[in-house]
Amino acid sequence: MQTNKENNAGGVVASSAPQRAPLKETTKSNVVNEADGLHKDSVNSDSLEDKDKQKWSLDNFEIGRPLGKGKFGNVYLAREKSSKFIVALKVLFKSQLQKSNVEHQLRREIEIQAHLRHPNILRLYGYFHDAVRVYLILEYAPRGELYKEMQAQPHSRFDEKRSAKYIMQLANALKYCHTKKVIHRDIKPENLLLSLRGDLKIADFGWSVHAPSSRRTTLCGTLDYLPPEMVEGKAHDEKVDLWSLGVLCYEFLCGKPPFEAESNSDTYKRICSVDLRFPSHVSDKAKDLMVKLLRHSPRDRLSLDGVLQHPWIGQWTEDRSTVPPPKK
Ligand code: N15
Repeated sequence: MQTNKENNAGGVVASSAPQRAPLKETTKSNVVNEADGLHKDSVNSDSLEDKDKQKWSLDNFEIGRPLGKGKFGNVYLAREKSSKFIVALKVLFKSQLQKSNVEHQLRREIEIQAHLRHPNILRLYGYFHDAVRVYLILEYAPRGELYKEMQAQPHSRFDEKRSAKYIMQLANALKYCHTKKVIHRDIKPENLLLSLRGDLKIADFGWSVHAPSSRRTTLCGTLDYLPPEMVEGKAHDEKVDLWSLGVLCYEFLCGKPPFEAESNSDTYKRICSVDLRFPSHVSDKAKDLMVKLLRHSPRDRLSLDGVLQHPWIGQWTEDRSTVPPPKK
């Protein structure tokens, strides 16, 4: 789902170096287990992983149409031959990963993502590599990119009901990540995919990091989704994701991010002064939620539980995890 940028990369094992612990290699069994389709979070997948040491290779897959392009390679629709299980196969070129010096980051990102199991987080089923490329076996999201769906709406924005459903699903996914001490830091519409049922899937962990982090972030690309503490280069913690949730809520409802400006330096100023204005169509309850998330001071932001209990979420969603498809 990458748009560009080194953050999406991830890096990998140097081409000739043997893979080292603690990264577990993918085994056939853990994907076949998935493919059997018993359910998504099959209880046995972890134990089976260690039993069968047979590795995946490109021979196991039939490759279909490209789904997306990224700086380090492309994503293809693919089908595992024996199980017929459909996946998104991401192909990264080792030479490009090395040139950008992101092998270490990719290793770390794989390690983080392979352990996450949540209905609103895109699964990483496994990976393998050959002399030239690294392949990531990712969950296929049949309804594709959320931002395209957003652009296809009247006024390029979602109605309040749909926005509330997505914000609830994001809050649930982030709550799960935070219990694992993973902070995402890069939630934006381009990083979100849709399942067959129209549920949201966070698809990219390019900037994710184990909390707490004092690492200064290299700022490239848009600042639009970054909180004041990050654009100011300060230490940050999982509360950055609360800010992003507020930004995303605004973008879903208004069709553009709240602090958008002509130049990066103007966006910077608007973020740091929390220069927030709402179009007239936004409801009072929705405004109340965004105002409580978009607080300059991380400690003043509404918690994820606070989001899930907020009246605006309650108004539009019947249930904490599922919402029926839109009436048509
Ligand atoms: C560092 C590493 C462990 C991170 C792993 N995650 C990623 O690499 C993030 N990533 C996800 N990069 C690409 C994707 C991706 C997965 C891109 C597109 C899809 C995907 N699954 N399904 C799609 C998809 N489905 C589509 C349906 C219609 C049109 C386009 C579609 N793309």
